[in-house]
Amino acid sequence: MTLKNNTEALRSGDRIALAKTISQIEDQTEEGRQVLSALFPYTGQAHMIGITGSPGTGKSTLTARLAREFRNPSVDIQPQRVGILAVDPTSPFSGGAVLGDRVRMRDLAGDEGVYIRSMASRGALGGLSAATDSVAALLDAVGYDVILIETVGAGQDDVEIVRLAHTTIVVAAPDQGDDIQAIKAGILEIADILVLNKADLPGVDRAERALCSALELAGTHRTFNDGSGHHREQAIELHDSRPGWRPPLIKTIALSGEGTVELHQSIAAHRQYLVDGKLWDAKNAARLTSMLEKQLREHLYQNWQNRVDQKAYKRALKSVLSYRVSPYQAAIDLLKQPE
Ligand SMILES: Nc1nc2c(ncn2[C@@H]2O[C@H](COP(=O)(O)OP(=O)(O)OP(=O)(O)O)[C@@H](O)[C@H]2O)c(=O)[nH]1
Ligand SMILES: [Mg+2]
Repeated sequence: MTLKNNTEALRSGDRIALAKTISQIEDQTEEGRQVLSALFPYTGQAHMIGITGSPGTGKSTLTARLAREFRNPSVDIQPQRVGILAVDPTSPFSGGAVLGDRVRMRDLAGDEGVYIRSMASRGALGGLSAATDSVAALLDAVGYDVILIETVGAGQDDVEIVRLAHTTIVVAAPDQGDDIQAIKAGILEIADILVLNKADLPGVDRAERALCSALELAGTHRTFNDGSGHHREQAIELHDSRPGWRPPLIKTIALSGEGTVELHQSIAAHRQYLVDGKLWDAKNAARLTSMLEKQLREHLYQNWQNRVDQKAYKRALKSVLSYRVSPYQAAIDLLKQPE
């Protein structure tokens, strides 16, 4: 298929073409890049929503509920087309979690207005892979209005989801035990909306009190001093750029759907808040800037790798390993090598 035919098929909702292109993006093929480039002008429309939290808090169940709410809104608004990306933190080969998620989402499967895809998170540091950005952009370009991105909250991912999403939802549950402490300690700073799911379980009142007091604190103390490094600071910066928004705490029972309407309304309110305060465009600009920088870094390194003399590289490495030349100097020398 020519590039033009392919992009036309994608824009007209061809799901087979979509699945194929997503695989090409994941495999970083040239075709994938070309399609993304051709469709780039159509991006920047979708509401990207990150759903993060500890394992087992009910993110997938909640995501499926939310998708249904966007498809059949209880309030009088147009149904929206929903893309779901479940970022699986486990190795692409284990597959267990992915399968579980698929089963939970199966009753959405017959709906043409919903597209579900599981992705491996392959970032070198365990973060979201660059492919997550790209696949989200593709879904945006082919007309999904809302993109729900589920990730397991685990350090690096949290920061990256804040960068990718317009709205970040952090999901906690009363049966998390010590994890409520973890949420209080850091992840709270990234939440635009905090969800306490499994509100049917014992201990919900205690968990609610703990989260409420943590939210109060987060509202007054934006400084972050637990020494967890500069990634945290990035997240805080983003957090700090949202004056006038107080993250609400919403109790849900994803199993029965209780609280989903409130959550949906809260997401709409956050979107309005972003648009009114010009933060929507600012978020998009920040994401695109970081994408461009990532690409530049990747290409520069790739170019250098392609042309470096392997013998010279080995020599340089050897002199570093024997403490004769510093890595700082060796890098400069290698970059100076004639082409
Ligand atoms: N009691 C109760 N159980 C729930 C609720 N929501 C989800 N669960 C159950 O909690 C378990 C985990 O739900 P998932 O939706 O897979 O949670 P998850 O956060 O996506 O899990 P991972 O993706 O593996 O991190 C499942 O057995 C769900 O049926 C709820 O509101 N109440
Ligand atoms: Mg899940």
